[in-house]
Amino acid sequence: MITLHGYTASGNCHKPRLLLEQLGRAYRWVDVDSPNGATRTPAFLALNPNGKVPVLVRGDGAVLTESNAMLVWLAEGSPFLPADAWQRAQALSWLFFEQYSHEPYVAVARFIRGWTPLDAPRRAELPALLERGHQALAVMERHLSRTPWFTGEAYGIADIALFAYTGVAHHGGFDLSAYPAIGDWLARVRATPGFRAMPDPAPANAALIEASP
Ligand SMILES: N[C@@H](CCC(=O)N[C@@H](CS)C(=O)NCC(=O)O)C(=O)O
Repeated sequence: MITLHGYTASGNCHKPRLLLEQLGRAYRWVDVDSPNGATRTPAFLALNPNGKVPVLVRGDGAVLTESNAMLVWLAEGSPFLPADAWQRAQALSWLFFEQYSHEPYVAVARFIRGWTPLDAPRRAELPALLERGHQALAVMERHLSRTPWFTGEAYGIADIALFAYTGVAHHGGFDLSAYPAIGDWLARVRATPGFRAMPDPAPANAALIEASP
């Protein structure tokens, strides 16, 4: 049995959870209140010295960190990971894009708006994060205007990785109305078998998002 340690409203944590749901695999979920320091305790740091969720623990106790590495491992041998070496590399290319060119802007803007006070100095970062996030969204829009899924004809782990924070990009202040291909793709992802939506942020975080300029 796999155990997933995660924060429910985190896109990174929802990625492996969504794939486990869609694979129909049993797993145990352990809630970790990462915004309130639960990833920095000695017990948690013994699990992941990098102090971040998600953390996947295999039945034999072996530990895997990094959400996109979990997607690759969990999807092995399933239709969610292309069998062809070139197509697999394309999937990895989108996973690296997500972590380097998308998540640091789209997810971090969401975090700042929903998880920091309205007068937090970090809010000064938002204009630059929005600019860089829109650059990533434009790359996705261009790709999705030519192909239904990130790795071609089939839904897979690249779609799951990029869906996680694009699906809640409005929390970060991103208006997706200028990206019709992304809008259609988000609807296709939500209609895939076994899809499970990420839980909403807690009321206090939702209120901060709502109140953010
Ligand atoms: N690259 C990592 C990022 C993980 C990450 O940023 N986790 C955040 C929650 S979304 C976290 O645990 N933050 C708490 C902390 O840094 O103390 C992944 O994809 O798994």
